[in-house]
Amino acid sequence: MHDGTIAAIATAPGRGGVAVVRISGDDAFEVAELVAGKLPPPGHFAFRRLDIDDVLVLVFKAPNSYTGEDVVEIQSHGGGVAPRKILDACFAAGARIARRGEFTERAFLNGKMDLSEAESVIELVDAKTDRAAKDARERLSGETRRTYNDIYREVLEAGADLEHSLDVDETDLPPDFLAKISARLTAAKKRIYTILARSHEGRILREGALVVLAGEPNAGKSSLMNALLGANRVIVSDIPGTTRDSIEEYLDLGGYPVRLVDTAGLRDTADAVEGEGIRRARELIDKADYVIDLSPSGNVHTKCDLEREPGKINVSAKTGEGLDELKADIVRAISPLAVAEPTPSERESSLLSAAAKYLEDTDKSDIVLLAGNVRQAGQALAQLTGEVYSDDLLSSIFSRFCVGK
Ligand SMILES: Nc1nc2c(ncn2[C@@H]2O[C@H](COP(=O)(O)OP(=O)(O)OP(=O)(O)O)[C@@H](O)[C@H]2O)c(=O)[nH]1
Ligand SMILES: [Mg+2]
Repeated sequence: MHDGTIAAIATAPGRGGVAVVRISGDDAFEVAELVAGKLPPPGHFAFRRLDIDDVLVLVFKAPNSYTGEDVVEIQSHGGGVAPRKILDACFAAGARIARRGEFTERAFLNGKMDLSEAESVIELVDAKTDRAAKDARERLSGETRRTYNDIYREVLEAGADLEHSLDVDETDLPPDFLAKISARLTAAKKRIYTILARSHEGRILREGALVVLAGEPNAGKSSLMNALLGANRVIVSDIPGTTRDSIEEYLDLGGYPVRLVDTAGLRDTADAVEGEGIRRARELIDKADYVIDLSPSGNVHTKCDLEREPGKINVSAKTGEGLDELKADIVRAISPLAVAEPTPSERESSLLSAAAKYLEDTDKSDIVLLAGNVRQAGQALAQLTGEVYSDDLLSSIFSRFCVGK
């Protein structure tokens, strides 16, 4: 099977109520028994009083475990010491340290999950807000896999029909043979484009919507940043040109992850450093999903405690007035970009794009050419479903995991 019995601390490092050491592999039971004494039967747990700590031991018999192998989890108190000592005991008993993502890799290799599910495990671990977690969870349920498999099968079957037609005399083919194949391929291509259209939404849930504060020096950008964060994060002063670097903070707005960025005030300047800050500010404004534009022609007017401006969202960093209205406006703008449906990961998007590209000219009347393209599309889709995978691909996916997952 896979090389050896592996162990790692599966919980986040640092202080915490509980820590879990996970052991997986052919010798998991032997290793765990050396560490924690007699094991409870599979599917059960037992308390054990060790020298190190009082622990809870959980036993999972292959294939009914996360990895599909024999697995034992030893729960101890959190913090650095107890789990570390238990892990050392596992090593002394013959286990080796797990590589990043190796538990999930084994789960994949043992058929417990497909690649897109494995990827969504990473996203679930990384998910910053409830919505992002929900998106990753839906993927984990296999909904996306079913869709990918459907499309893959459709293309594969059309490809098989085409290959077959190459072997028979053309006059023996039904007259509408190509038209029918072409219709099937077009349908598959449409489904791919529908999924691809969602990748933007996926980006927002994974990385956060980019919301940029922009305007002239002294407009009140940094003050508004602090007010929105409810924290004194960036320097504010009455000297124009205070902010030079762009400063990013994470914010949860109505369940949507938001990257809020304060920027240098826009003006002509001879100062090289300030100039670079302004160049970066412009770049961010171009990429933004929402710009809090405090310039005279902008959408938001701040310092409304001093003076109001009709027709704009009036806010004040000083009194807090209008902040809820501004937040609601941002959510209104980004929520249509981020509907909570399963969305393709970057790897999936690029494979889908490749497949769609090969299916571009499905109305070609040249069967040989068409068959070749469909074969290529099938290969891209096979990688998508995990039907075909390379070691490089596996290590690129699983190395993004933390050790212990
Ligand atoms: N009364 C009032 N004063 C404000 C408000 N927001 C900012 N100010 C003042 O306006 C001045 C500039 O504020 P900043 O937040 O530093 O402005 P900025 O747009 O970040 O400026 P640069 O970083 O130089 O581009 C400071 O003196 C703030 O105290 C507000 O809502 N009400
Ligand atoms: Mg500033």
